[in-house]
Amino acid sequence: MTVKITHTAEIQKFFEEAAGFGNDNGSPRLKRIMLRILQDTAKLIEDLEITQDEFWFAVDYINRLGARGEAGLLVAGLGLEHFLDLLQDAKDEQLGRTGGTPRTIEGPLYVAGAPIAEGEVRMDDGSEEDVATVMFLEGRVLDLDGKPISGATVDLWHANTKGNYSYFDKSQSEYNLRRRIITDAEGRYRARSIVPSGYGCDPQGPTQECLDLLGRHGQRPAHIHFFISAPGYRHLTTQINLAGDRYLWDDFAYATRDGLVGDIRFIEDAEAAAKRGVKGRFAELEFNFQLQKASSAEDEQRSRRPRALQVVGA
Ligand code: MBD
Ligand code: FE
Repeated sequence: MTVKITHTAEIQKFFEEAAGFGNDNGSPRLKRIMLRILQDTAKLIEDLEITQDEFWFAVDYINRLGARGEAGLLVAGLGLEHFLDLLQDAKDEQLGRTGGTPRTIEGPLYVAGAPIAEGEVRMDDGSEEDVATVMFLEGRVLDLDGKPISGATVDLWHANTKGNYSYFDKSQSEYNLRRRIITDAEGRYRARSIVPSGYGCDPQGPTQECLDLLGRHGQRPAHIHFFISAPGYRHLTTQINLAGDRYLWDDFAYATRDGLVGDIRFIEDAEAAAKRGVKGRFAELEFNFQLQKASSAEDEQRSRRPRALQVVGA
């Protein structure tokens, strides 16, 4: 027996009251959003005949998700963060704001305030020297005509050989594998780092618990995150996802896109290694970024998403 009451005037009035429409205080924007959440949730409960047990399981799940700080991980895994990119792409298309390096999701693991270097930097603290493959990453930041942008900020972060990120993984040193590089006169950035491994959700965490029930894995391919910014240009949030990774096109967070695959080359050549000042097998990865012009001051900034260590001016 299906009973439907959500559409009735009585219930609609009740949710309007709960969303604050009966008072003149608070935020009109939030009231509007909240009313919609209540109406749509009620309709969902009704249409799918959500049981009491299912409802209270979900409430407890939200508590556990928040307690573990995994809300940002779940929205990535459910494709909602990628959806925001697709929506912005569609808006840009309509406004003719096309061209340049594609955007892709930031993910939940950025930390503000990484050390700043001019042109060139080493990103790893050497702690994985015996297990990691050294990676030489370099490229240029260009405008849509291919002209170099000097003084651009390349803010990049990636995982270690275990797929873990510093700050969230307290066993790593502060800002390990996180740097900001200011491009040189040719728009070039250079980093010596280590080849990252792909990330996997905590098998014991609430996000993986949900993915298990969806019959899905929680793995990402090896990747490197970037915020690229420069005065007069539109902020770019993107990633390089590494070719050859088994999860390259099976990313649980749907971040891999055409134009964002990095052709990492592994080199076994003693002479080339010596020239680079390293021993044994190493990797090279070249990747250029192209930025659109900004059409407002706001355009130059990354989103105001709350992040770890929100540092003033960083
Ligand atoms: C990551 O490293 C990541 O990039 C995303 C999107 C989600 C979880 C971990
Ligand atoms: Fe990541």
